[in-house]
This record gives sequence, C-alpha cells and structure tokens, in this order.
Amino acid sequence: ITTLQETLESQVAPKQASLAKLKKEHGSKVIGKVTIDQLIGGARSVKCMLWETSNLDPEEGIRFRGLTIPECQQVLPTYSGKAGDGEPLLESIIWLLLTSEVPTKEQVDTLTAELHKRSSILPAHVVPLLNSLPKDMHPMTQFSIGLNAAQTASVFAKAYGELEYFHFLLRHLKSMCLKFIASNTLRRYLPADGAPKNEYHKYALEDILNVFAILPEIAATIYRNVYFDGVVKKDQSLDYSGNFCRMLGYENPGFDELMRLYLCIHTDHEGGNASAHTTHLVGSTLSDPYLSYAAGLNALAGPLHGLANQEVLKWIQALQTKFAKEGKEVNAETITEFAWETLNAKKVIPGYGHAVLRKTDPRYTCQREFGLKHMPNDELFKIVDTIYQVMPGILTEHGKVANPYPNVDSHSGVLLWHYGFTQYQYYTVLFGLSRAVGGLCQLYWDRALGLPLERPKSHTPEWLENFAKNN
Ligand code: NMX
Ligand code: MLT
Repeated sequence: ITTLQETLESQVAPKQASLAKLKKEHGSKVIGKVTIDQLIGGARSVKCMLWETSNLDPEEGIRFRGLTIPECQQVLPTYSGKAGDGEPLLESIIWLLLTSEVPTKEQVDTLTAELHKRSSILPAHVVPLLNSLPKDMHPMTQFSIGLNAAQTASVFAKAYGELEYFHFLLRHLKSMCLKFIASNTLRRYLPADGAPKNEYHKYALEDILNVFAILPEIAATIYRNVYFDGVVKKDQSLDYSGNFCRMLGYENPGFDELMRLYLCIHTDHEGGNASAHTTHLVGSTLSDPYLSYAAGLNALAGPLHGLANQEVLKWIQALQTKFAKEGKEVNAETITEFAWETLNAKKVIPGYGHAVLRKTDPRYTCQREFGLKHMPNDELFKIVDTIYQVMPGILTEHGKVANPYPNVDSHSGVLLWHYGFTQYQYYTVLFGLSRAVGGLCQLYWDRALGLPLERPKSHTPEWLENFAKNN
C-alpha cells in the first residue's frame, strides 16, 4: 500500500508546477476589490489567501477537499472498516485533507499505527509542566502552554536553526581541513544535508504528524488534572479518537462515535477563520508547526470563535437556573424572553451567526442528526432544538445579524453533556484538538508550495479620509 508520505511526495512537484504556471500566466488578473467598509470591518470576503484543504460556501457550508460532510460520512473509512457504517475516522480526514485522496481502510490503519508510535515523542518535561499549572487556569491556556512547551521536539526548528549554524560555521572556518572535519561531524547529526527552502515541507510534515500524535496526551492530561486524578490511561489498540476517549476516562462506544464525529467536523473551515488564519500567518514567518498551531489555539480561545461552545452551555444553564427559580418551564416562550434579555443587554447569543455562512451550518445539522439518532429524548437536546425553532426569528427581528442561523458551537456541548462530559470550560480544547488537523495540513502545503511571508497592507485613518475625499 502507498504510504501517506509517498502519496504526498508524488504530489508536490506537479502542484508546485501548476501554481507557478498559474502565477506566470494569470498573476496580474484582478479577483476582487476592497472597500473601506471591508478594511474597517474585519476584511470580510476579501480574497487574499490560498487554501488547499477546504472551501466554505455561504449557503452550502463546508466541503473538505470537495466533499460535503454527508459525502465524507458516505465514503471515508470508519472504525468498523465499512464506509457509511458509523462516523469517519479522524485519520481518514487527515489523509483526505493532506492528499485530497480518499484513503483505504488499510492506509488509514497505517496512519493510526504511525500516530500511536509517534505519540512517544512527547518531551518528558511537558506532563510535569502541565501538572504544575493551577487547576483554575483555563484549559485552553494550559493547552497552548503544553503545545508551546513540546516545541523543543520540533524537527523543523532544529533543521532550520542547525543548518543556519552549520552554514555559518562552514563559512567562517578558514582551514580546509577543519571545514572537512566540521562538515562531516555535523552532518551526522543533521536531518539533511543543507536542506534548501524547497525541502522545508519534509521537516514540516514530521512536526505536523508529531503534533497530531502528542496533542491527545496534552489535552487528556489537562482534563484529568483539572477535573479528576491526573491519571491518563491509553488504549492504542483503538483508533485516534477511541484512544483519546480512553485517555479522557470514557469507555462508552457511543461516546467514541461522538468523538469521531466531533473531531472530524471541527477540523477545517477554509482559511479565513481566526485559528486557521493565525496558524497560516505565524507559519509564514517559518515558525515551526508547534509554535504556529499554538498561536492558532490562542485565536480559537476567543468567545467569538471556538470558546462559543462553552458559552452556549453557560447560556443554557443560566436560562434553566433563571426559570427554575421562577417556577417556569423552559419552552419556546421563556427561551424567547431570555434571548431578548441577552440581546437588550447588548450581548451576543452564543452559537448563532457567522462571518461567512448564511444558512444553518451543516456541522450543526449533522450533530442534530446524531442527537436525533442517539438521544432524541434528552432534555438538553430538546432545549437546543427549541432554541433552533425560535432563535432565527428573534435574530431576524433584532435586525442586526447577517446570519440568524446556528453555527457548529450551538450544538456540540449538549451532545457531550449527554454522555456525562459536563465540564464545559474544557469544550474548546476538543475543538482545538480537531482544528490542528485543518490548520496543519494546510501548513504542510504552505511550505511545500513555498508560500511567502504574509504581510498585507494597512492604512491610517488619515490616509483613508484623504482617499475618500479624492475618489
Ligand atoms: N447575537 C447577537 N448579535 C449578533 C450575533 C449574535 N449571535 N451575531 C452577530 N451579531 C451582531 C454583531 O455583534 C454585529 O453587531 P454590531 O454591528 O453592533 O457590531 C452585527 O450583529 C453584525 O454582525 P454580523 O455581520 O452578523 O456578524 P460578524 O461577521 O461580524 O460576526 C460572529 C460573526 C460569529 C462573530 C457573530 O455572529 C457572533 O458574535 N456570534 C456569536 C458567537 C459565536 O457563536 N461564535 C462562534 C462562531 C463559530 N466558531 O466556532 O468560530
Ligand atoms: C470555524 O469553524 O472556524 C468557525 O465556524 C468560524 C469561521 O469559519 O470563521
């Protein structure tokens, strides 16, 4: 069977060539204009990034390498081995996003085994460091610290830094004999012989697979430390998600399936979202994949982005507490009352709205389908469903929101809650574990395609006012 590395290696040169051709033949074609509104308003819809792994249509939602979520569920290998029989394995999405090919179950199994093997590279200082963090430090802060600390294992940084040093040394050694000895000694310890820029992607891939492999232990250590006894038990006879569930302390096959779904759908949402964009931006400075994705995690930790999943649960709990105290039922009427209180207090309804989407997020829909299948009578599931019935109308009446429909974060928490995973402050860590896949699969192609330092142009308000006067 063809390995992931072989598949990728055969794709790099043709992709480099076709991008070079596109640039040469059509580089000067205009694909859009930028208004002052867009410049002030968070660059909405400004087309300025190359993103291989997925594309987001405002009406239809996400496609991973051209496949919608239901299509992924039909064709990608599952735990049982039969496509369509359960949720896709995260390893199959990794393969799809990296290579744009649908892998066979055998290929996916090799990747599972490789990731389990690579998990042992987690540097020895990381778990003790996590153990030393205050239990009340937000899990996302801990996650970011853990990944940053693991960066000592970066092959990319080592290759880049040591090669720089190697060349510096060779340049400054006067004697030919010393040059010869130094070059032979150092080469033995270097990952490659003077890796040129067009080989960065090979080191990046090593780091990327290693980051995928070690993130579950970092994430699970935080969960077990903050909420339980700090003990993390693995079961590497399982797939990536199943093993992660055991590390968290869950032994329920239903929860394993939820985790597979959860980890697959949060992976990628084209390039403009804050976590993916941050990873890409930081990576463009040739920061290694560890540092690049740790930066992405910090972006994900914001309440307008990934933290919204914990905020949704908080909002529902506040709603339940308020109406329990007042002896009222949670129903369409009381939800409407609570929503208006939130809006009138100039706060956002977490889990609703989107910068790009203009319809219900298909990631919401597939989670709703999972709920209908596995927990149709769950109390929180029913509340989320009632919120869905009334909220688009409320937000439309409110009149500000471009998209009154639910996004991915609106549903994820209640599914976890059903299986006893009630520590909602931790929910964004699960998002972060998954988003590593999208951000870092793209980072591989960023390096393989030799994409440059990202550095857009900014303008001062004076410049804009002047421009507006004269145009
Ligand atoms: N509740 C109340 N007001 C909202 C909401 C909402 N859910 N969504 C947007 N608005 C407001 C927004 O704050 C803005 O107000 P103002 O003009 O006073 O600044 C106005 O509506 C127009 O914003 P939009 O153009 O609709 O949205 P934008 O593209 O700026 O922001 C979000 C997108 C996702 C940041 C926004 O919809 C939001 O804050 N949603 C709630 C938080 C959330 O669910 N975030 C998760 C997104 C998905 N993810 O995982 O990252
Ligand atoms: C995401 O998954 O990143 C969010 O839906 C936010 C976005 O796409 O901007």
